[in-house]
Amino acid sequence: ALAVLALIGAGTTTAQAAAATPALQSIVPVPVSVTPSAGVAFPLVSTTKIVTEAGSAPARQVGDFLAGVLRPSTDYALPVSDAPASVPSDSIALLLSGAPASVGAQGYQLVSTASSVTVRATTADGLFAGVQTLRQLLPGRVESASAQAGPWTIPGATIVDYPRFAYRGAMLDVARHFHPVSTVKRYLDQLAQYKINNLHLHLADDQGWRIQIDSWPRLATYGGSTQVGGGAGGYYTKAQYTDIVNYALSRHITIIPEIDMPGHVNAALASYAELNCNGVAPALRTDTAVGYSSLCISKDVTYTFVADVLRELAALTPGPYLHIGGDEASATSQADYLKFMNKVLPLVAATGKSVVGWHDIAKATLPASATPQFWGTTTSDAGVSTAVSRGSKVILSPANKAYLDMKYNSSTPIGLSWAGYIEVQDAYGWNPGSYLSGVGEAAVRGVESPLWTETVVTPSDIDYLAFPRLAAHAELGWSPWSTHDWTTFRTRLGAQAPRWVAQGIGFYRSSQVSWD
Ligand code: TNX
Repeated sequence: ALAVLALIGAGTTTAQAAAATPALQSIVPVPVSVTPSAGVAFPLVSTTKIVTEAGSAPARQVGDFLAGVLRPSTDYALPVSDAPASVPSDSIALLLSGAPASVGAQGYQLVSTASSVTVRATTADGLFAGVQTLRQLLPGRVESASAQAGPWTIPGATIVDYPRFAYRGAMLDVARHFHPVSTVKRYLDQLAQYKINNLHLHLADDQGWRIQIDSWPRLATYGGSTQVGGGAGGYYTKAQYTDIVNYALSRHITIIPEIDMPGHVNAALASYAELNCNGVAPALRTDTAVGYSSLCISKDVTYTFVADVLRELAALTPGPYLHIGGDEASATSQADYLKFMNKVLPLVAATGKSVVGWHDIAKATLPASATPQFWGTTTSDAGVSTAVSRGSKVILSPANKAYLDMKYNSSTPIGLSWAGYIEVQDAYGWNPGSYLSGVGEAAVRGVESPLWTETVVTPSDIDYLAFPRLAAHAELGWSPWSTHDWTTFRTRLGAQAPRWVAQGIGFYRSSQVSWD
């Protein structure tokens, strides 16, 4: 009962908690507060309609998204139209008025009764988050792409919910192995349902350059022509990248493009001889070594190149961030690294975007708008705490907790283990708000789960490493720390299994969880 109380949140009685249906107790990430209405349920039936805030195109898009999820499995028409002045019976309403102030810019209130389900928020982001919760109140088979048997019943409740951290992120390395647009869209769909609102794309590394740059065309056409293991590689044309950006926007996800520099640049050096200090282009590389390549810090053309790339990338990217990498620059001297960052930080500012970089960038003096992304395996970093004291916020991706490319255990068939094995309980068992010394709750922008792809080739590989750990990280980023509880989490996580099966996600069936 204590565990259930923790899940249900403050202000809920034990009797109400006991009456809660399993669906209300199975939401991931767990909401701030769930108050069941005992004995009440909303039947989703063939005549149910979706109504959205009158005159709001963003609200209508969320309604269309919800209909798109529910139609294939229910086989109902679920028409979407403008909401009249009062919520009609037999409807799901998505409204931009009347939400409690506590939900803020990203949260929502969901009230389900016998006659309607009403989601209220102050923004379409909030409505979209509420819709993700609504999906989880229905049986997992609702996620199927083909018609399934009902009944489709949503338990009666009042849910008030909003995120702990504004930023919930995932990273996909499309450089080590190239992942086509369809794979990225599939991942975006998976991220959205756990309220992850940023996808960081690692677009360039030693083994490949994956984005068309018109002023330096060989980066993509030559630098993108292979990958780890020597396969064909690939790159996104500008139109394809824009397609990804727009698909992400429709899932309320911001794309953060990364060009890693001054290290991890062999694909660029191989594409243009003039970028090398000795004027000689190295061969393309398809091995997984790190720390051997560097841009030529002393050449002016290096900064022309960087400015051109950042300008073209910024023009394609509506989100506020450009990620400049900065990690593992072992082939760049410390003095050169600082010189490089002092020149490049203003180049990012000139594009109008804010800098994100792996936390190595905090060796330089950062503007308060810069975000170091911590990827270490310790719990303190002098550069990061200095950056925080100067006003920066931090993204937390500790490699021994948040790296999705680490194996679960010694028999995991793919993945790496340099930061250790990460079982589900390890992935869940840390507090982002007090993890790094000198980096308190208020200095944390959020949590991000990186998936490096040295060993990750197919969508099934992504599924297997991301699920279920991604859901654990999503809860760390969204739910208040007061709800943190491994025992209730593992039960809620186990309840996700039918959803993942219906969606065709081949997840790791950790023995730490009893899967529904
Ligand atoms: C370290 S973490 C890297 C990547 C590798 C990853 C593999 C970081 C910022 N750099 O280049 O892909 O380990 O886990």
